[in-house]
Amino acid sequence: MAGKPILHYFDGRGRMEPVRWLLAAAGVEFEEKFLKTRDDLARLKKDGSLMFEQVPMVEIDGMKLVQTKAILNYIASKYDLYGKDMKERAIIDMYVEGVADLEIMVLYYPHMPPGEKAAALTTIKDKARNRYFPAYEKVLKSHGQDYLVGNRLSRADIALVELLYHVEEMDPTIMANFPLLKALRTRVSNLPTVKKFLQPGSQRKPFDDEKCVESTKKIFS
Ligand SMILES: N[C@@H](CCC(=O)N[C@@H](CS)C(=O)NCC(=O)O)C(=O)O
Repeated sequence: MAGKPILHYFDGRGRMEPVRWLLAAAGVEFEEKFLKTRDDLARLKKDGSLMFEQVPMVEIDGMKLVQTKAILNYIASKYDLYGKDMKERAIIDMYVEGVADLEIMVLYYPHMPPGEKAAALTTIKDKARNRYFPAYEKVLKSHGQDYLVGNRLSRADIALVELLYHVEEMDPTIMANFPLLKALRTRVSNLPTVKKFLQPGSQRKPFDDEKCVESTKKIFS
């Protein structure tokens, strides 16, 4: 039997957090090796583990996968969270990419220079409230089903619910006018695997705080 996937990244959300969410929702246990210093990153580069000299890197099924999207695509395919046919997969990709466009701004926000944060926060809230959340609310309203695609849990639901939690941390009122998104979040949060991941002490990472931001500087700059 293959061992647990091993995630190589720093001890914070960053680009790895969607991978943690997807594995956890799929009920897959994983290990993490946290980079702490530039030397840790240099070691991985030197031994050829990082194709583009970047993390996230995930050891899974005998591969050393880099590129976040490739990692997520593999996990979603393997654990049947990627639709039933090509058309569903295309729709899932479209929804996931929409989430990713906002999520990358959210995940990068704590790492921004202080002088740029206020404007970034305004943009994030505006895009959430007026572009992305209404789009997904409309999808759920259009078909009246429990999940975004095919009335079945997919990676799109998991990615969206992760985003909802993250944006709400930045603005607790942001979900006020999106009842169907709230219902989706409740439904997904109550799945036993996700419920477990949402408990304190899980491998879910908190908002990247000052300490985390400082530690990333020691690794990447
Ligand atoms: N397209 C890549 C980008 C990866 C990336 O930018 N990783 C950063 C850390 S979040 C990194 O390793 N930076 C070091 C470098 O580029 O030298 C992905 O999505 O995985």
